[in-house]
This record gives sequence, structure tokens and C-alpha cells, in this order.
Amino acid sequence: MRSAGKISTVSVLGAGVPAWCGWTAPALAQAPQPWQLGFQEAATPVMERIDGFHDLLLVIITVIMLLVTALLVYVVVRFNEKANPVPSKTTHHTVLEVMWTVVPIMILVVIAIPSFRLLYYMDKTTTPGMTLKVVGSQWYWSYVYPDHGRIAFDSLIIPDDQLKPGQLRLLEVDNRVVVPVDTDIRVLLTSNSVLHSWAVPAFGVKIDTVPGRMSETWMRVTKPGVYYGQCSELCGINHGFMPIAVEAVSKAEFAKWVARAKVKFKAQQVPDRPSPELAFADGAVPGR
Ligand SMILES: [Cu+2]
Repeated sequence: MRSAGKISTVSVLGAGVPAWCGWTAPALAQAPQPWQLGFQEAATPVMERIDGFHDLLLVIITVIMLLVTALLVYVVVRFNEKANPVPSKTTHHTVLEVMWTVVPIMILVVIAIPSFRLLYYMDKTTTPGMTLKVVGSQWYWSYVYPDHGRIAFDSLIIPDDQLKPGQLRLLEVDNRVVVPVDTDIRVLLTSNSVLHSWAVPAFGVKIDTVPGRMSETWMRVTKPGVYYGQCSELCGINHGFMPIAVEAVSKAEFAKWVARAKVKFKAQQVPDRPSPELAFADGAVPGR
């Protein structure tokens, strides 16, 4: 626990332990912490792999940095004017030139192989258990559940003066996106205004929503909890005020939520259309 204004060791390490006084709902909540250095704790296999790739890169750049620093120190000490008054006139060294060409290529190949593998893994799922459609607007998000009675609703920020105790300023919304855990969720993203970006750090998801275009990604949330994100593409005056809150619940709880949501958001339900492509293409959610 920490009080406002004090920073605990836990938060500095970015360990992702929920530390808000009076936080009740789900056991795990992932949101930015003051002075956080590391990533939020991974909640999807994609983010776990991003963490692993990050760690690999960290090792590589650390070794390169140490090597370059050591070489610089060696040159400064060994070849300064006092230590080496008569400099060598050497201008070419074939072995050395081949080495400093081949070694960086090898390093790039070592980086490229896991990088491409990860890119394709993040791209899409071939076994989606459900689909979630995300629509960016100025300045809020709309969500559609095409496989669950075409539930549709808008998700708007809770203004500072309406925050309840425990709710996070600039991150909490009126209607959270609810998703089941351990389900491959195909996420389709578009915009009906300008460029936005749907970004949830704990999921390793950051995809631009583009007007007139449908983007795709996927996520499989492995731990129940609330995960916060923000629009990450400068989209206008209220860009900083269109947060994302995803609540991951068990499959049974999700089924209950679907039943409730069908009633609650009936007015916004997307009408049945002849072609699913058409229903996706307009990117609009009725009611706005
Ligand atoms: Cu934005």
C-alpha cells in the first residue's frame, strides 16, 4: 500500500502489484505506476514474448556497449600522444574490415530471426474463439461483439469530478470492455473519425485504428483482472482523455455479463445486416 505522493519500491520496480488503497474488484489490475521503469506485467502470450525479445535485445546492446566502451578506453590510453608519439601509417587491414562488416551482420541476423517470428505471432490468430470490434471516435471508444448478439456500446472517460474512490484518474471509463480469459480473441479495429491507436500495454497490443480500413490483431488474456490503456496516436484536442479499460473475467462470468449487456445496451445494438463485411465497413455504431 502507498499513499498519494509516496512512491514505493514496488512501484519503482514496476512489479505491477495493485497498490491502490481500497481497490476491491479484480485481484489484478494493470495500470501505469508513478516512476515506473519496466513494462507492466504481461497478461497475454504476445506480451510474454515481447518481454522475452526485449530481454534478448537488452543483453545484446549491453555487450555491444561494453565492447565499444572498452575499445574507446583502450584507444585513449594506448594511442594518446604521450604513449604513442609516432602513429602508425596503416590505412587498410583486410581481416579487420571483413570482421567489422560480418560481425554486425551476424548480430542483425540474430535479432531478425526472433523479431520476424514474433511479428507473425502477433499478427493474427487462426483459431479465434470470438471477435471484438473496436471503433475509435473523437474522443471515445466504441465496442461491438459480433458473436454475442451484436452487443454495442460506447466507452467514455470518467471526468475527474465524477471519480469514485479507487477509480483511476484519466484511466477509468463508464463502460469497460469485458472479455473472457483463456480465449483467442480476434480484435478488429477501425475508426469513424481520425487516426487513433488502441493500446493496452499488458496485452502487448498497440494498433492504429484507421478510417475506412479494418486492422486486425488478437489477444488471449491469461489472468483475470482489469487492464488499462490509452489512445496512443495523437488524434485531437481530447486525445489524452479516451482511455481503455478491459476487464478480463472467467468464461462463466463473461456469459453472465453478455446476458446483462444485451439488455443494458439494447438501444445501441448493431442491426442485422445482409453482409458481415458491410456491417464492419461503415465503422459506425448507432446511437452516436
Ligand atoms: Cu488519440
